Amino acid sequence: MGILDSFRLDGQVALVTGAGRGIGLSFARALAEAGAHVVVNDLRPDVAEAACHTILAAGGKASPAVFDVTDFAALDSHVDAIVAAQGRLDILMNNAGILIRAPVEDHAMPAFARVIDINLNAVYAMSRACCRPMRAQGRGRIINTGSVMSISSRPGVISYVAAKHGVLGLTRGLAAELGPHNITVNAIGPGYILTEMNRHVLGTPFEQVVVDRTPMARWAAPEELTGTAVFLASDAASFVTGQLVMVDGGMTSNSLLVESQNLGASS
Ligand code: NAP
Ligand code: GCO
Repeated sequence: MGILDSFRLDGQVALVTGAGRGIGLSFARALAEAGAHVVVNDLRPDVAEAACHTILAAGGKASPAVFDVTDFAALDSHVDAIVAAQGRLDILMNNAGILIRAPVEDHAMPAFARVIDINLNAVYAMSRACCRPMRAQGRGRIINTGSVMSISSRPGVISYVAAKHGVLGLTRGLAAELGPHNITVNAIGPGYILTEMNRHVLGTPFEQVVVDRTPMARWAAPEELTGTAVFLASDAASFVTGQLVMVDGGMTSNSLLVESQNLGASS
């Protein structure tokens, strides 16, 4: 197989959670363009259907799977239904996530637990459900959506920071356990991407803080994550596992960027 062919996903089935919009929709469109049949999970039927329509209109293959990733007791049966309908399951992208901004004193347990349930517990539950068919097939790919908050922090997003650090732990732990079954487990660590999750930050001082802290000096579009997703899903990444691949414009690769940017390279 040539190197470019090894990036193709023809004949494979990928399940992307929270794929109705934002980063998940971009992942779904890219995996479909690479040849996979994409199962589009989302909470709302109309949103999942619209995402599938977009993929089909572009010549790809897609079908909806509407369920809540925190409906833990039902996940095995949802995955079984996907395998029954599509014949296999090769790729799981754990993408569904929420963010609640609140200082610790205002962030009570129900809200904290909800963020942990969707952003962390569901990543484990979905991985556990999907690695059954992957083990039986002798191959699989699990790709989690981390964050700069998987390895750093800021005030006001404590549950999100805890969950995304946990996603890195799950990525490494699952990679250790599933490697012998030829299942790789990796995470993508996006920087600041313009989606509904943070669109309201636009126009506030925080918008510029992100720019100042990012060597590429800008926010990114969801599509800028998709090359990494296709790579990690493909045979090109056959020996890559347990990794958090940062796609953050360099944000986590530097310190004191804001403080030193006016001093020049000789300071
Ligand atoms: P988004 O636009 O808010 O999309 C999130 C998607 O997840 C929505 O389609 C949502 O469905 C779905 N979802 C939420 N809860 C769900 C559940 N319980 N079951 C199934 N689907 C559920 O956010 P995004 O920015 O694309 O974020 C996607 C992922 O990237 C998240 O894990 C996020 O933490 C991560 N991330 C985002 C950024 C960023 O800067 N945007 C950076 C790093 C990491 P509904 O539409 O029905 O609500
Ligand atoms: C925030 C942002 C982040 C991003 C992303 C960064 O308020 O700090 O919304 O948490 O969503 O996860 O990688």
